[in-house]
Amino acid sequence: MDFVNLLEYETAAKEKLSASALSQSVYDYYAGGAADEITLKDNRRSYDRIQLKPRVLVDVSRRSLATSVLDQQIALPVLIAPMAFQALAHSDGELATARAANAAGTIMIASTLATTAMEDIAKVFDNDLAKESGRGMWFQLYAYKDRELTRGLVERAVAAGSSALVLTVDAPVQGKRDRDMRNNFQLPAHVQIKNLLGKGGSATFPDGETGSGLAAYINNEFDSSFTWKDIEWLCSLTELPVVIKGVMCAEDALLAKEHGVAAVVVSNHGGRQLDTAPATIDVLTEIVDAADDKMEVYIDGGIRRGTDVLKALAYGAKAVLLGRPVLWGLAVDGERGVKNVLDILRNELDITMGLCGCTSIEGINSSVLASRFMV
Ligand code: FNR
Ligand code: LAC
Repeated sequence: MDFVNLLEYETAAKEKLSASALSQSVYDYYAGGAADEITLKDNRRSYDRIQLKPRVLVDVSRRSLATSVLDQQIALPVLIAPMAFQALAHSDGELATARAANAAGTIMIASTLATTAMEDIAKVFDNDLAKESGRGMWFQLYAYKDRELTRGLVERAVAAGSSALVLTVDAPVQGKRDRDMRNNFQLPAHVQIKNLLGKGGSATFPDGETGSGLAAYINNEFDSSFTWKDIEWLCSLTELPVVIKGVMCAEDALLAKEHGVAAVVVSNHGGRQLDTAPATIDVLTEIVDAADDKMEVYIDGGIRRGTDVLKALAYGAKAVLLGRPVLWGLAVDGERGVKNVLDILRNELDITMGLCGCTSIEGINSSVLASRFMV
């Protein structure tokens, strides 16, 4: 029998990846967070603490999970978070994830650090249904020190048909990840950062480093001097809506709004950057208030159950991004595993809506929260 929840996928993936020291280091890279992993754990704990309010005798015989992000129709309010190096989980890598996202009627955010070129991922969404819905791949950008390289990535994303640009802003330096340091985390020779291959950038980690090869890569390549002023430059490069991923306070949400950003993702990078940063759900309200309906607000970090999705929407998120469970599905069973992960979450959200008296995503608000949690 297939797994019945997302936690079982993690257990199975962990078992599978424990087969060798090399794959164990992949598991640690995927599962781990920064330093003591306090934020990583808090992302989950905070959802567990919030209580929902069951409602009875409401006609919930017809429920719809469909919604939109940036005017793109999606079948459920769950997008796939950008995650690097998916070929480490399965030989089909990002293509399997993209196919599963497309089959589920949602969007995959493809990482700059993907092990498949963005053009190949985008092709998966080149079909009538996705086009009619206006949805496609979104490209996640890391700003490189080499400005022309960064510009080139944006231009390629536009040409490939990306339907939004997601700039990740919470990694000017790499968080301290003890597991990766201990494991000397490296990419095997056949796994490369395909978006960078032959484009003048570095498609592999630097040679001869001990500790985390990824930390060395990021610290060599990413532009830690990038500021709000450069957001104006970025917006001038493209008509695509720009989304900023990694906003964790009202002050930065207000700046994002001033700079014409279309949406923000409330994210602490899955607890992988600044340890002891708050859980994302605990700062969502202040950011939704700051956005003041001028920007869409999404959230990620610790979403593992349909109840988590409903809680995030109740606090004002337009949609959520799903991270690690996608990698667990991919590691266990490729495209089928990712599709099943999305189907499980969809089914759990559907049940939760029925039990909270909700029939549409747009109808979800803080009244579904037990009274002491209402905002
Ligand atoms: C990430 N994340 C990430 N974010 C990003 O903007 N670009 C990237 O390349 C990556 N790479 C990446 C790799 C791995 C292995 C993980 C686990 C995460 C962060 C990701 O988009 C998201 O913010 C978190 O994973 C969400 O938290 P959960 O759902 O994993 O708890
Ligand atoms: C990570 C980087 C690649 O979290 O975003 O591993």
